[in-house]
Amino acid sequence: MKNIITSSIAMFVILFGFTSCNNSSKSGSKSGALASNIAEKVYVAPGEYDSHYAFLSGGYSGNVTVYGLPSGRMFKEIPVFSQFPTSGYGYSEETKPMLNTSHGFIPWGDAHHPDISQSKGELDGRWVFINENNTPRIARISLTTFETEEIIEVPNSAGNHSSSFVTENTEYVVAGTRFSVPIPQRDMPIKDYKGNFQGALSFISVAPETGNMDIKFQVLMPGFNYDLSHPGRGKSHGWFFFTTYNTEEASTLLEVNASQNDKDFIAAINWKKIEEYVNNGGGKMMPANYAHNVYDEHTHTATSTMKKEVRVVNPIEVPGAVYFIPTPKSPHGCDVDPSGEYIVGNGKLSANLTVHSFTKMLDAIENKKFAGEAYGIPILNFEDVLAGVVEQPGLGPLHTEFDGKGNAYTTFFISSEVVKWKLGTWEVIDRKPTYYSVGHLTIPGGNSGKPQGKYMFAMNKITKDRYLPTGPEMEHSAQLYDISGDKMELLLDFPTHGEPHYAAAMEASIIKEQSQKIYKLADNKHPYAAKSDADTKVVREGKDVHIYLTTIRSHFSPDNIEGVKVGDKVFFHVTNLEQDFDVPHGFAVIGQNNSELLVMPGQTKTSVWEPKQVGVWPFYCTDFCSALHQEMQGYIRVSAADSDTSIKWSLGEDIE
Ligand code: RUQ
Ligand code: CUA
Repeated sequence: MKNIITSSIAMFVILFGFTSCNNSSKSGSKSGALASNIAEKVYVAPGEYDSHYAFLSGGYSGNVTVYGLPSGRMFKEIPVFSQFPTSGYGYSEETKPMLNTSHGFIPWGDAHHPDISQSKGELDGRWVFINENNTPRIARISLTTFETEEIIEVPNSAGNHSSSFVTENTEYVVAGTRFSVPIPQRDMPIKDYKGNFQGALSFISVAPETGNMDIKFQVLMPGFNYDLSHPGRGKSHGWFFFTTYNTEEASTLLEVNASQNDKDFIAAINWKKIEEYVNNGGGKMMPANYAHNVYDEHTHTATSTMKKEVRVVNPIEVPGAVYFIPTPKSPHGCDVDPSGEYIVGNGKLSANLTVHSFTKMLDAIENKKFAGEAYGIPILNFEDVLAGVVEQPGLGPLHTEFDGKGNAYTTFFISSEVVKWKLGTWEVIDRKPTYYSVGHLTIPGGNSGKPQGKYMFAMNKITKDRYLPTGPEMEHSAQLYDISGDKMELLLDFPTHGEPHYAAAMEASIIKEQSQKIYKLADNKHPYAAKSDADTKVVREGKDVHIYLTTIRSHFSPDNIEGVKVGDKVFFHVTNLEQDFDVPHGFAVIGQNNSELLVMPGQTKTSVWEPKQVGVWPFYCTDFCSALHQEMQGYIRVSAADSDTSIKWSLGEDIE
């Protein structure tokens, strides 16, 4: 046993230990990249627009960043799972409920795989979904406001990694657990993992008009690790595919113990069949506790509701719904080509890349050609389902995308390259180095039936010497390639933020046209909104003081406030009266221990301030909004707790 462990560790050192020095020479990396015809391909002249949007996950930043292609310019960071003082997200009273969970308020997240909503297998540009890996959640971001509108926690899940991918009409956004756990959670010895832990695969329905999410059912699978997933499409619409690893069901030293089996599985789930079963009353409701947080664009306020049960399905009670396809070896990415025929298992530890055939899978199922079963779930024969093998394409395959022209592009972490190969003939057509240690890659529309295959960008895990050094920590680097020709052409390096795990990208037109410019003040239903200067006031309710404050270039109303006392809780409800595009005002007050607010035109946001010291304290606008921005300030007088200063406020005159 000792020997197996030692030799396995040695193998890992060989496979993974060299990654950081691989390709670390820059020689050749710039050859061609500086040619002027290449520069023109990424040059977006001042005042012109990029042709594509890209939404990159931020990994441990918890957020999503928006980039333009081909320029690689970052346009916005959208706060999702992490507090964001730049806008006040997660700090303002209105947005704090977005970060509520069954574990309480969680100020951060690990955001992995964004996916754009689809209609009939094409990107429709309505929403981006993204998973939170650590405290399992799925978020929905509106692509009209570019704001997070909804977050649903996923119970029974742990390490929500094989997520969040949508079916071809956005019927479901799907979330699979990476770690198997006791379901329901309970106190038990870790060594009893095998046979007792389970993995929940969650199918979250998406309401067609509003996008609202609801967990329709969870399939409780054997206790493997479910790493990544993708929907079937076209002919395989109605199925979902998940890679598994640790089919050994080890609970310790997984780098060795979860690498014993020559093949793990891709789990093929016929969700249409399970949906039908559930619609006929199948499955059972199980007690649960999970947060559902929804932001209302009219009240500008989020609410958090705790949900108390979830429907779970035992897969062996739905015959014909779940199968295992043997796949070498500890596969990571699970990618389905635009036709829906080919399912690529990116076996991290395999010398070859395995591609399964959906048609052959159905055939094997129909003829009941099974190699055995695992926990009652039929295992198909590897050979029966095999479409083809890309022989020795590189080392450490992670993810594959498609260009819609019959080609696939796979990232190889260890050999630091993207390899282009042909579906059907399995021949390698081209390979290009990446700098360095590539994880994910994205082709706009690459996870849909209609890829928009002009660009591909690789997201690299290691940056090293690609940019001017910034101390020990460097931002990760992405690389943009032109894939319109036979050979990939490296166009551009650009830095990213956090650790991008996957990105969703699409042509700009739909999103650009629908992008919202302001919030209509007339539609503002915030209970503490002041929609004109006449509505402004200061109201004391016991120790709570509510200040109905407005902003317009270039003053606050009111700007002199008295009667607040030490020990009060002061609610600054700030309404921005502006109705012009891109005229936010900010709000900051001394000693504010949450964050400033950035309030968009027509919006109301609230910051709570608990003054600790007697004095006359200034507040001001944080966003340079006009030539008189520096004049946009006010004073709030804080009296002793036992004083009898009464509440008064004014603008443009002295408080008497
Ligand atoms: S996954 S490197 Cu990053 Cu979430 Cu494949
Ligand atoms: Cu308002 Cu600066």
